[in-house]
Amino acid sequence: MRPLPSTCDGSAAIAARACSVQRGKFITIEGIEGVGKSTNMDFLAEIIESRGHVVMKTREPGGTPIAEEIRQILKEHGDEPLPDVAELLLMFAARSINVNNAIRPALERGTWVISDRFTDSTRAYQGGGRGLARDRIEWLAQLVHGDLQPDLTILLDAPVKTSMQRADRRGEPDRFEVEQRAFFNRVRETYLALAAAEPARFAVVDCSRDLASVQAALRVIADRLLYDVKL
Ligand code: ATM
Repeated sequence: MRPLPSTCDGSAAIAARACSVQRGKFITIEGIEGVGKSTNMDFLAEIIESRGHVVMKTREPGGTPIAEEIRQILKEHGDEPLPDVAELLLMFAARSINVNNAIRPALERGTWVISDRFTDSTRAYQGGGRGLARDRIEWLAQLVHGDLQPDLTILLDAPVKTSMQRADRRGEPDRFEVEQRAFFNRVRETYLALAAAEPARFAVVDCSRDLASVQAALRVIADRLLYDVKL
């Protein structure tokens, strides 16, 4: 049996049980549209579940009823313009709700959480894409989720041309999908720079290859994370 952490004095059985639960791992999936985030997220969740972990999948913006309402506002392509700063604040408002109401509680009960996007999306889209200041984004990130950082971030990467062709096949474009190629180039470049700056957290997967090759790479990445963890 794992020894109890020093904060557990063993005097209360319930407290001791709570203290012995190992925090779940927090994995985020990032990338521009059309790189196959949903399919690959499901694949990753299956691998992790097959090793005996409980997995909660979430997405951003969204993940809880209120945060999903904010998602609607952010994605709608209506007549009234949404200023870039409002977009940034709504992203973090939705994130605050998802972190407090869903992500942190799940991690604390030992569930692994896989999130389709997190703060690296804000760095890439609102920072790289819209040109908002990086230090303001980091200030908001600190305010909203402080010490909570992903244990692993998988960046699904493909050239913008390839991913836009795939995304094009999905019907009516939302407020982000109407952006021009130059916007998505900046987003992709920001993602790649983030990954280069934090190689221990990021794993970059080349998604311009066939699905079998992408999933073989994901299996290796998942195994690396899983073998660090004692069940
Ligand atoms: P998807 O769930 O389809 O990826 O859409 C969410 C959109 O929100 C996505 N758009 N595109 N293309 C990226 C955008 N987004 C941000 O701009 N900033 C963020 O912080 C997050 C989480 C998402």
